[in-house]
Amino acid sequence: MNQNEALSIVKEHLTERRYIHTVGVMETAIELAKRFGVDEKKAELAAIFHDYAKFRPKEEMKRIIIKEQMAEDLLTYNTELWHAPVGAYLVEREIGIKDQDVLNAIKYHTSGRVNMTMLDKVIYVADYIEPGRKFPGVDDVRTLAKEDLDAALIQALKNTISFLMKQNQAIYPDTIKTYNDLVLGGKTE
Ligand code: DGI
Ligand code: FE
Ligand code: FE
Repeated sequence: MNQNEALSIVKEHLTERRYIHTVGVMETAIELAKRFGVDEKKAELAAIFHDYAKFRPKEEMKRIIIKEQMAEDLLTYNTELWHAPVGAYLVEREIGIKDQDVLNAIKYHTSGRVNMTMLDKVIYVADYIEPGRKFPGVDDVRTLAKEDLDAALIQALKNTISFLMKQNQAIYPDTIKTYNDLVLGGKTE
């Protein structure tokens, strides 16, 4: 599957706005992959499909999480978390992507995970800093991403955690674990 084929598949599943975001994530992920020595093709593929399940009905996502025995605590926390693991599951089944590295980068692109791979980090950061993003503090993360992928990732996680806390929202435990793991230099498990 080449880039255009992949993009035309994913376009059918997204709104125009989300498709533009996806192209931004793809371009940013390729750039980060080059900069940090990550497989560019894997970064491209994971980026193109990272939000594949974003617009699936919540009930369908919930059903898949239960049936496939995905992390149970997902259902307790923000429904925004669901499209990442469900997306990984669906792109394997519906698109036939088998590459576990790519599937994991999709699966963990919202929550993060302990021991993130370089590919996971590239996708997480690209999703956060793509040119269409306007979060407060995004420019700091863009600057950090020019030199230090971990520093960019930590800053993106901090911003997301603070944002959720300001809104009195719960924080998914894996997001906190990811943050701790990075701050402690991978010594949490
Ligand atoms: O799908 P996108 O909008 O491109 O971005 P995303 O997959 O990073 O996730 C969407 C949102 O999910 C993110 O901006 C904040 C929200 N969210 C809700 N609860 C949590 C959470 N994000 C993390 N990392 N952890 C949470 O507990
Ligand atoms: Fe997403
Ligand atoms: Fe996204």
